[in-house]
Amino acid sequence: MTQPSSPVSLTRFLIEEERADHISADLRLLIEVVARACKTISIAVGKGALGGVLGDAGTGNIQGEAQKKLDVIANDVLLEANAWGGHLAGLASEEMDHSMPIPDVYPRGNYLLLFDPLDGSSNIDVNVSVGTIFSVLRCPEGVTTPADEHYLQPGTAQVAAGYCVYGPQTTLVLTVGHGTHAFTLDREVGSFVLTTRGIRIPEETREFAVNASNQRFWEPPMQRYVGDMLLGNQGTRGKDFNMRWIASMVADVHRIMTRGGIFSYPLDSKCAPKGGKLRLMYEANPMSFLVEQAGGAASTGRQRMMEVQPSGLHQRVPVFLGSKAEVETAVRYHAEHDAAG
Ligand code: AHM
Ligand code: MG
Repeated sequence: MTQPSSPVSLTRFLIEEERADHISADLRLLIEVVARACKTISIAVGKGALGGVLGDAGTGNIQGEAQKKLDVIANDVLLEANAWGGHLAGLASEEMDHSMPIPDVYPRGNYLLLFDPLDGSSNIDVNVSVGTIFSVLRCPEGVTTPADEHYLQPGTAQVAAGYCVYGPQTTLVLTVGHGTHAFTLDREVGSFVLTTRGIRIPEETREFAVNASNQRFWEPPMQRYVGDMLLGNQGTRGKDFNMRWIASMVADVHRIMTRGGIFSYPLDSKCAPKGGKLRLMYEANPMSFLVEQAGGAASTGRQRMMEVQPSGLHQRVPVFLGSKAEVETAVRYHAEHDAAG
């Protein structure tokens, strides 16, 4: 008798990944805990003004950015959820100056968790999609109290990465190195349900995402690259392009996961002294892992993102990611410019 096909919950999916030897029991617990925290954040985001969660917190973070109330709430939710389970050695967040070892009162595990608790903060108060991004690394052998330096591992060392987008639907997108999969929150049941197994990003695209107001500050190869896209079928690209910019990386990347495209936050003369706008460890690297596992590509414009050797917890980098052939084209523009001297 054929069994009726039933929805696959995140819990079941993770148990099956563990049985397939793709993840350890501790990593399964870690992902479950992060997913539970994302549900709590999703509820807070959804309440908006009714929950008194909109507006500024009146504080700033290490990046010199004003924190929103929801930045602080989401950070606290993730810290509290992950402190006591015994699966982590330490955590690091966009909202905290330094990493934090798990307090001595709890057992310490073998993993390090990095996150941007609420990405796209400028969109919170205007009711546009925001998200959470996370990356999981192994704690180096023999380290019991991890410090910032122990997190400085390239993206290729990640054992899991994901994001949760809080939009019309709440969707968790996850990789443990065996494809990229999407889970939609069933709000009535309160659990994430597998809705796309094995996301594939189309190789080619006609859609790009960039904050075009920075155009005059861009480097020459970026000026040329976007200039050629804007010329459309009258220029060397030979096809017309469309543009989208949500200003929430999570939402822009989720669109690319769904229908392809290229997302770019390039180097510009305003952010050049800092190395870029977006952060390597908890924005660019986890997104790059997810995108590569979905058949896409991710680069700084000059180097594969996941091969960048990090030098700081809050290090910033230029970002190009999405449809493989289009990212390769952007990289080619940079290579041609650099080769010409
Ligand atoms: P945040 O983590 O402080 O929210 O900043 C990151 C965000 C990304 O989500 C988004 O792609 C970018 O900053 C938008 O920047 P801009 O406002 O310059 O367009
Ligand atoms: Mg962010």
